[in-house]
Amino acid sequence: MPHSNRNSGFATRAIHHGYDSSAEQGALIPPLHLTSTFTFTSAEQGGARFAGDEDGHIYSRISNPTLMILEQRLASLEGAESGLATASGMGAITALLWSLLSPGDEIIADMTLYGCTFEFMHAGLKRFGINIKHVDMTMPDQLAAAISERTKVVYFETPANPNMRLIDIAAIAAIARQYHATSIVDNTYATPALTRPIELGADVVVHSATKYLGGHGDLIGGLLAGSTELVDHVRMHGLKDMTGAVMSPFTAHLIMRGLKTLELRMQRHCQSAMLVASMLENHAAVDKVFYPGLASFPQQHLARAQMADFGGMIAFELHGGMDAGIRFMNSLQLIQRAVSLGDAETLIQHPASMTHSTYTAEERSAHGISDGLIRLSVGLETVADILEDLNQALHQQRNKAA
Ligand code: 3LM
Repeated sequence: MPHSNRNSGFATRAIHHGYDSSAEQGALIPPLHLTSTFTFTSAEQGGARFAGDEDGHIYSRISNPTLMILEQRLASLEGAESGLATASGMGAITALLWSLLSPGDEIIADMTLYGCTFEFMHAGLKRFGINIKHVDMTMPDQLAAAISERTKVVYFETPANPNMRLIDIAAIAAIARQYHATSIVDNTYATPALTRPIELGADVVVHSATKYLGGHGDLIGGLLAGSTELVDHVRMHGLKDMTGAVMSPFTAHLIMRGLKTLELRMQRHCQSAMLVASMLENHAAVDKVFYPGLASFPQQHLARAQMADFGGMIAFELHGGMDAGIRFMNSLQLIQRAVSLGDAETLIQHPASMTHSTYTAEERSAHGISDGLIRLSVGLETVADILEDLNQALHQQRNKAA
């Protein structure tokens, strides 16, 4: 029998859930089903599968046994009925939203979104007659005032990329539910190891699995989880016919390898990020630090209520703004200048000119993404080395500024 004990712990399910080695000649690790298509024993069987009268695989753009294990595993970790794997995080977001929205519908999103999600809504969905509204979801009353029967989707990230704003998932999901709008949480930053939005009332969770779930910077992938009815609809409509953004079985294998250490890695990411955030906050060259674990974080109360720990992502600004930030980034030696996040390597990037350059300067300022903001994804290196590299670069940048 596939392992599916819902009472097992998080790490146990991350390692075992959904796989039965006895069905695979005892192979400890699920085999890679590198096949595009699946044979039918008869023409009638093929017809029955297409008609939905018989279970079984047809074609790997629709389903694949290797992907199925990953999909069930993610669903288990998120506390959802079903999961769906896609070629990228954007593949998950686009397949989901194309499936849920029609011309004339409205989507209400938080102020701060990952740059390409923002661009998809404004340059993509808008062109097809879908109305996009932004409200500041850190204040649920703003959503309550803006939502109406036309609202089909309520969409947010928590913590938000890049400025770390937190959204009260239970409060926002409750308002969306009153209007029969689907609430979607991008859980990429927190991962199910720290926050489980569906258990708090959200309808769907989306992930860039490229980040912490894969965890090793060697793949691009996406996942989503929700009710079986919704996931089946996204699979058969958004993914199969609209985006075709299906995950490769090899990528699914790598993500399952990553998931086994998700809980362990998140513990280390959180521990190190807390030390790094505290160091930054106490450094004379640093103006502001945004990290949910700091006592100075404006939403500390929500962070403690909603997150098991505070994550590996930090945003901060130096005195001297963007110019100082760029000089500082260029002085780093161990820490790598790169977009993406959630890898073993500590990564640093400048949202205004990189991940969030899809916003215009005016949009960035209206949406709370300042030009001086720097984003740090704290990796798994020895934390003393991360701190030393940051300190030497801060020191140099202070000297240059003086
Ligand atoms: C980044 N982010 O550096 P993919 N949702 C969130 C994300 O952060 C991302 C996606 C979805 C970054 C990628 S920028 C060119 C590099 C919260 C990705 C999209 O399609 O797997 O990249 O996920 O912030």
